[in-house]
Amino acid sequence: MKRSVKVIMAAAVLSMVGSFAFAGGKSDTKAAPAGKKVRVAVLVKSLGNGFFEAVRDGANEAAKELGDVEIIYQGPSSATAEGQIEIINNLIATKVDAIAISANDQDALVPAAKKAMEAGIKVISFDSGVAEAGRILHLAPSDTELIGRSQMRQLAEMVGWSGEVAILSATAQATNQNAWIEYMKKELAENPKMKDMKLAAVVYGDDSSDKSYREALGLFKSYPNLKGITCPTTVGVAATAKAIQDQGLTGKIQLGGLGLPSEMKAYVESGVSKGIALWNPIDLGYTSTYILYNLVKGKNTGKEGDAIGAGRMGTIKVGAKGLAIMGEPFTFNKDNIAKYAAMF
Ligand code: RAM
Repeated sequence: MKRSVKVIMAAAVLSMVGSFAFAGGKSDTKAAPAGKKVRVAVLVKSLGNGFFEAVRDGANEAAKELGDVEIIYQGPSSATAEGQIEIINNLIATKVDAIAISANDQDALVPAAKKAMEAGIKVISFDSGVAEAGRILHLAPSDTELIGRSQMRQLAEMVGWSGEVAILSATAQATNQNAWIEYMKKELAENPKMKDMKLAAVVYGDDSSDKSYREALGLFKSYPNLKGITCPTTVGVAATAKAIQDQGLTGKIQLGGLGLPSEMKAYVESGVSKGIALWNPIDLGYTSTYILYNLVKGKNTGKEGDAIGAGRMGTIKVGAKGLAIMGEPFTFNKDNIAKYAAMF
């Protein structure tokens, strides 16, 4: 049965994740000619990141439901735009039908992405956007302002609304993290309750565990009065948690951010972090695949006002500037993290 779910879903609806039945699927879309699969490339920021592996699982789930889709999961070994450009050029040469990109740089990828679209390939971005000229639409996991501001509020509560705090991000060019950081800074400047808080530094761990760990140690050393760190990256938050634990700083330096429950469960349960937030990356990969499938089949244009059927995720509406926004993030604490850790 076809189900219609509002694009901006209430947290209550989101909390039902995992209990969604895998219905909808094939009934939403026309079957392709027998034998010819729709080849969908999922191009991630970098390989070896658990967040994107969950995205891949969601893409494979959608492919299984649709029946005539092949997922090609690719990404550079480190999170660079150059690596992604090289992969896009290869994907053009191998004539894939569609590409979903989580961008390491919103502008640097535009020429390659445009070239792909000129070759008839349907290109969307998800998670971390490509600038408008280089994609049909961007699928955002949640509202940018909401994510940014709530990250800073979460940290403020943890540090008791005063003292020095820092941000440990992914790469310096990442579209999504930079947009969130902008709102974190706005919240800090605009919220009168945060007047006694100071942003000591923004550092970049490049979504590499090793570099993130080293950057966290650097923050401890450079800012001896540091009271809290927020990491808007699953890789960064797990590495920072380990650094806090290894240095015996649990309780002295608070940690918030966006993390995978599966990677953060032990740290949240032991009190290294009082809580983290995230959306379901499986749903992101699943939805991206359905969107691309419908674009390839000519069922949708992806233009503003379009409504795209996405299986168990319902209908995805495309808004201004080709922006499709999914739902509100979940928050995880020691009471509920185990349940989610089993999923992603
Ligand atoms: C990392 C990546 C990804 C981001 C998550 C929160 O895995 O940087 O783009 O959305 O963290």
